[in-house]
Amino acid sequence: METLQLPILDASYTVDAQQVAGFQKNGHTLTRNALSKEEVAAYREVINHAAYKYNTESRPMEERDTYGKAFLQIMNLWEVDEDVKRFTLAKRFAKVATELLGVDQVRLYHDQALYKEAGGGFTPWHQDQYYWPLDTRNTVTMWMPLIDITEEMGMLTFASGSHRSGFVENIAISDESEKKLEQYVQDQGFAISRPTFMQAGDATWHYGWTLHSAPGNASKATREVMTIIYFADGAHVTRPQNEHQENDRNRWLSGLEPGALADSALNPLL
Ligand SMILES: O=C(O)CCC(=O)C(=O)O
Repeated sequence: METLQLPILDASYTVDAQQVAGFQKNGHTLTRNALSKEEVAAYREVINHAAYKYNTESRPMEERDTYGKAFLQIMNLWEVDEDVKRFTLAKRFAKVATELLGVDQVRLYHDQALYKEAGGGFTPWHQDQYYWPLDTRNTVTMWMPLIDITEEMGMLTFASGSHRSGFVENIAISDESEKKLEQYVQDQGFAISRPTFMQAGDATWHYGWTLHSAPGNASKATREVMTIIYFADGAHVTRPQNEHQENDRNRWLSGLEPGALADSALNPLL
């Protein structure tokens, strides 16, 4: 790959006060054209290249469980690919994250490519922060399709206002989380919200505690999505509440002990 030809993603993207207020109230928002057509086309190429190079899932769909059917999940490509690193560490995205969260600085938690294959299954209701041993609610995921997508390709779907519930259930993404959290969403009467259409380079943003899910991919194309997770600088590592948080502490926080400032080499200030 020719690193020099990649666009540099430093220029600011403007989010106005209304959008910030909407994000903090609903727990999610949509930024149109966060990348231009040219920018997303260039990064689609490098992310696809890295995602398929490092993907380890090769089982046929029918042999996978619900989580395995939902998407190919290829994590922390920025660590192993210099071109993807330019995307994941981009100042433009980090600045939007700080503005939405209303904080001075954010750090990187990790990136992940989430490719829902043609015929891929639904993404069960879950909260991302179930996985994260961090002592802040100021966490946010940017979710960006690299191709134009419609609802039936697996559009991300949010329960508006659900971030204010905090930690709802100590359950990983699974049939059980789908059942219990779907019921919770209904009982609480949260409005369900998802874009009907996203162009490549648009992005949604959601808090770590926002309940979300996605339908299966009924199209013939893979839903190529790249995500980046940020947290507010100053957060500390917490005592893991489940085995996944313990794995995350070791993997994404370089094994920092509970109580330590979450500032490992894998969590650069952006
Ligand atoms: O891409 C999906 O279907 C789910 C994405 C998700 O859960 C996330 O980015 O937090």
